[in-house]
Amino acid sequence: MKTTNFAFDSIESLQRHNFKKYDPKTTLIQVFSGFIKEDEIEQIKNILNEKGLKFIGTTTAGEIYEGKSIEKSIVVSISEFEKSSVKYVYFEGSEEEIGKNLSLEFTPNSKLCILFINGLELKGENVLINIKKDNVLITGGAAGDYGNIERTFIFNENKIIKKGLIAAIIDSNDLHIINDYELNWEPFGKLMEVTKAKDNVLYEIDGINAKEIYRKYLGPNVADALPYSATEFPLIKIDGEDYICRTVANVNEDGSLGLIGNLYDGDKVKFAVGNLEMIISKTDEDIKNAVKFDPQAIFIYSCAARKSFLGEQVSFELKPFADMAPTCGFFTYGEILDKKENSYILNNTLTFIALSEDYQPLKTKTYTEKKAIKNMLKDKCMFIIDAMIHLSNEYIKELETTNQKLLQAAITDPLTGAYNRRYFYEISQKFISFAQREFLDEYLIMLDIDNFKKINDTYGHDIGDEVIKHLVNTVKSSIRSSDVLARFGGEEFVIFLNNISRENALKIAEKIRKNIQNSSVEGVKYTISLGVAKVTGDIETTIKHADLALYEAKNSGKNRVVEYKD
Ligand code: GH3
Ligand code: MG
Ligand code: MG
Repeated sequence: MKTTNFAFDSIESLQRHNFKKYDPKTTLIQVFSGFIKEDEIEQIKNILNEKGLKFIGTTTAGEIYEGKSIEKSIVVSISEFEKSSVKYVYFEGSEEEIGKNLSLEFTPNSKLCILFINGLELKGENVLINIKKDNVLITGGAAGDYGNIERTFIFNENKIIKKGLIAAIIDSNDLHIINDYELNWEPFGKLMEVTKAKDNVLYEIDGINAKEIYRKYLGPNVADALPYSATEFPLIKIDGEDYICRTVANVNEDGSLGLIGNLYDGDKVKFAVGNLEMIISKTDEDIKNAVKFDPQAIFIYSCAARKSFLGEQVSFELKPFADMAPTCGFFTYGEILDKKENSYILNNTLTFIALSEDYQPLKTKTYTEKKAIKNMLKDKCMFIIDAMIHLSNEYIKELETTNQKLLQAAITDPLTGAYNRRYFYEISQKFISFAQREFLDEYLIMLDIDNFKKINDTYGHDIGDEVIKHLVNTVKSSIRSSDVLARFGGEEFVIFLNNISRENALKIAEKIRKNIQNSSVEGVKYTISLGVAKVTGDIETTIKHADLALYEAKNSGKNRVVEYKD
């Protein structure tokens, strides 16, 4: 494939340019327009139509041309394929309709779909959720209007679309694609949970009103400067390895926040902070690691908020791409992250695809001028911010470790490390409810060391303690990880056996008894007695049953397993 990019600084210069003839079936043409008024788009569309070009077009919040961020221009990117075919489509209507309609256009050979959308008129993520895509990689973004947030347009040679999507679908067996994204805003502070959200409106985090949670943790200056301050301090949804950034488009009267993209109840989020140093140097490094073959073209769909945050430095992160291949793209109002099942709308992120129809391992590793980046980093503010983030993250880490330890201490017995009685009651109630819903059988074993007073009297209390610890270790190695062992009293223990048959419960009890009988600790041999009872709906009754069985085991000679019978 061969990609040629053109940039025109006026509609007249576009008019004057003579394009050669292209076969629309094998040519991908993207038009990124910094002229955003409807009548300007009308002219551009007509000019390109007269010149015989078939394309997908979008208005922007800035254009990307050969690794530079440029403004108020028209970028025309033309990729001629040798081993791939191109289909152009557009749809208007509801999120669900247009998502489904696009899916119907994919063939088993479809590899790539570049998609532009009117994000101000449609909930972009709801469109993406309705796309069934199998093996098609979705990329692209939402049209922009230079930060006016009034009207965006997507268009082709025949039509301006005000509410819908436009796409180019590329079918191929030979197209190699790298798709990746760079965020590098840094999450900090504690992990929080979304407790109330509906589509792209965020109402509550950790049970606190969305605007108020900004006030609580980041202070009144940041909260009162929303939505603008969300560029510096967006929310990041932590989804496994993926960081999905959410910026704020508007603040509602009730303090809820309108987002670009969705959040859902239960999502885990952190505040993040933009740090120029991190963003630019990390992006630079990541790009070099991500691009594994010599690309023949690179398309970048980067965020308008990223551009406004990075300012002139935005070109630092675009240049490494242009060193590798013809590079163009635009600044969007939401860029697309492709995931296996669905795609999502990102914010603040740079997404890119690198394409080649002819796989060649990467030879040309080029390096941006690190020096220039370094100078920028001398900025005092950056220095301070970096330290503050570090401090806050370390502090949170320490708190989390302490909390974890406290929690552990609250539920375990210090001598043996087994769970304590309180935790046993808490967890068994949960197990019982679960088992009732799923119709599973559960059993309880209650066990007690035989003649333990004598062990204490003969060998001393310390050896007595060793025996108790030995008992716990032996039981632990005889039960499954889903079973719960708890110290009920002095040398009396309970074992809650989940999802188990009567036969297996009795087998486990007998196995524990034998294992104890056959071992010794510091030369001391001991035995245990066990009572086994089926778990009824209520834990107190079950304990009574197991205790009766244990009592019978003691009375009938000890060192044995007795099952409770009605
Ligand atoms: P039985 O076979 O009937 O159970 O007789 P036993 O001697 O084991 O009687 P019992 O269960 O009533 O004895 C419990 C003893 O366990 C009494 C108490 O001093 C001792 N004990 C309780 N907790 C600990 C502990 O943490 N360490 C030690 N070494 N002994 C403990
Ligand atoms: Mg005892
Ligand atoms: Mg006892």
